[in-house]
Amino acid sequence: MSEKKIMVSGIKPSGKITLGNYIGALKNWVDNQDEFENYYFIADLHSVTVRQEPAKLRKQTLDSLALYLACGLDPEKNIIFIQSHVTAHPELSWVLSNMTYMGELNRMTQFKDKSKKNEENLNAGLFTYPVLMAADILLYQADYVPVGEDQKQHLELTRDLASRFNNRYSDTFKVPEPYIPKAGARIMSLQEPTSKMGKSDDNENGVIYITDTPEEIRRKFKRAVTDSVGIVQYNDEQPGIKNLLTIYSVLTKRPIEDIVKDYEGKGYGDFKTDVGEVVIEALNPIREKYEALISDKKYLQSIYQSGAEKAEKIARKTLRKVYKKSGFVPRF
Ligand code: ATP
Ligand code: LTN
Repeated sequence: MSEKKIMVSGIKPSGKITLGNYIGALKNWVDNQDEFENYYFIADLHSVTVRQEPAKLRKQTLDSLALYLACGLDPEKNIIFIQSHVTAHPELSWVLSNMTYMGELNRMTQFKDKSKKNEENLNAGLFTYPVLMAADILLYQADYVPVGEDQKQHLELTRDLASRFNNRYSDTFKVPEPYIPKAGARIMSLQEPTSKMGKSDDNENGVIYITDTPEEIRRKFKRAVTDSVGIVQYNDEQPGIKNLLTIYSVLTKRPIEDIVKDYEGKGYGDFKTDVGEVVIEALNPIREKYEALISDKKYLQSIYQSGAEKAEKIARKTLRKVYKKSGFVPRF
């Protein structure tokens, strides 16, 4: 048995992967891949809470897989799979949904935000989404869940559900902890620096996608919304500049104070251009690897097939216990 602590996380293929996803989640998966036993999946079942075009969803799912690999996730060190290939996820979700209170789900800020944006499609999946997320995590007995700040509330629910099940029946699930980066846990839109950079945002100029070309990145940073203060400094009154400093610092591993010093007496123009260049330098090699990988469908298939096979074994083991404790008669 492996002594390593277990990490589990996923990203929805509901659009192209963003710089926010990279800094808040993916980069930390890659940075920690040697230290933990890792399960990383593409959360396609979560994507359909918002209406998707089937052909686009299929493409975005493979794109996400190629991007996981291009960012440096090593299939030898991580179990990488597509969520819908492991049917234990929705099965456990059903059991857990019978232990989740409507009030708990009603409090979820992501549900409140998303329902405002999807008034014409307020479906039950959008409401129960955090229960499926809990199942994703608990099936693998995760110790840590590397996510951005916006997922903290879902993690709290996951912990509550794990303890509730353990108390009602007997010890079954490990109670997981969020693993949220100290810096960059909430990258903001370049156009609206008071709201999160999200892959489903309407204003694409505020969102950097990992596959953006250098020209696109340059253009978006040039247009990034700042303020009228005119001094590069890190504070809440200047959310645009604060966000750019965070991006610069996380990608170069330089402390914010040092960067601020470099721009003393200089205007925003130079600073915005330089942040753009830092981002290009970080993302360019990833885009190049992605382009090579995405044309190799056979290779991608071999990764997700073997990933699903390995994930399934672990997930089934947990689900079997849950069904047994719930009182379902085992088939074998
Ligand atoms: P959508 O806009 O469709 O909701 P999203 O990009 O916000 O998409 P996910 O695919 O669910 O959401 O996010 C995957 C991971 O990326 C999660 O761990 C989430 O916390 C993290 N993440 C998403 N956006 C940001 C951001 N702006 N800053 C930091 N982390 C983020
Ligand atoms: N809910 C997450 C995506 C997600 C996830 C997970 C993250 C689905 N299942 C399990 C970590 C662990 C989101 O909206 N960002």
